[in-house]
Amino acid sequence: MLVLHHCHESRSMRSLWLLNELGLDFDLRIYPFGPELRTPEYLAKHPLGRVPCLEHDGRILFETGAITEYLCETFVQEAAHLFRAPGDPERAEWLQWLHFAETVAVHGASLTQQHVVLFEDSMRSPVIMKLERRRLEKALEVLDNPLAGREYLLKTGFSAVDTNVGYSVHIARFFTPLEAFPNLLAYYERLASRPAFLASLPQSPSIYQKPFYDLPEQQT
Ligand SMILES: N[C@@H](CCC(=O)N[C@@H](CS)C(=O)NCC(=O)O)C(=O)O
Repeated sequence: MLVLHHCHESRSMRSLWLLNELGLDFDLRIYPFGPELRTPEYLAKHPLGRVPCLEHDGRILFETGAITEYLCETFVQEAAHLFRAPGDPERAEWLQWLHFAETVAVHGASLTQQHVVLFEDSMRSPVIMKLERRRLEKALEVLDNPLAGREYLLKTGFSAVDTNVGYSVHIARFFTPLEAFPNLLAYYERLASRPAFLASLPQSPSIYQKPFYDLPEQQT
């Protein structure tokens, strides 16, 4: 039995998208951000009260990168096209992009905190907003280059790393226009048309209530 603990458009969207790509049966438990993630029952599953958290046959696992590897290694048949196992010529690249997804996501998370979670202007720091947007853009440049002439990050096609990186790009586009990165924009549009991606989007409004969060006026 598989159970995924999830908040809409959070990093657990990666695991949800991957489970949808795998075509597995699973139970989805959806939480709003807030106290429901801090109950003793949930903290016993994830010690920081964060998502994602995956339960499988009595085992509890957190961290999206680990969940991605675990699902690919456990559901070998379903993941045949999504995994690059040790020994595969694309193994090193697969691992690199899987974990680079977090390098991108930390800037998206920081910008989410500044623009969305800290709702009073007095709580926000224009300096951090500007710095984090620049750092996000530098990380997106790193993705744009290898995507020239490629549909997905790996030459042989779509893999589980695209669900991890794709989520980070999905969040990045709330804070920087992807038009500056033409290969990345085409990649995101390709990913966003996949049925498994669409099935991992919220049915109800998420924490992102605007399509774009620009820098405060005086900082642009
Ligand atoms: N590196 C972790 C990050 C997990 C994480 O920080 N999740 C955030 C959502 S994106 C969360 O659960 N935040 C809720 C909270 O801190 O209350 C992963 O990739 O799984």
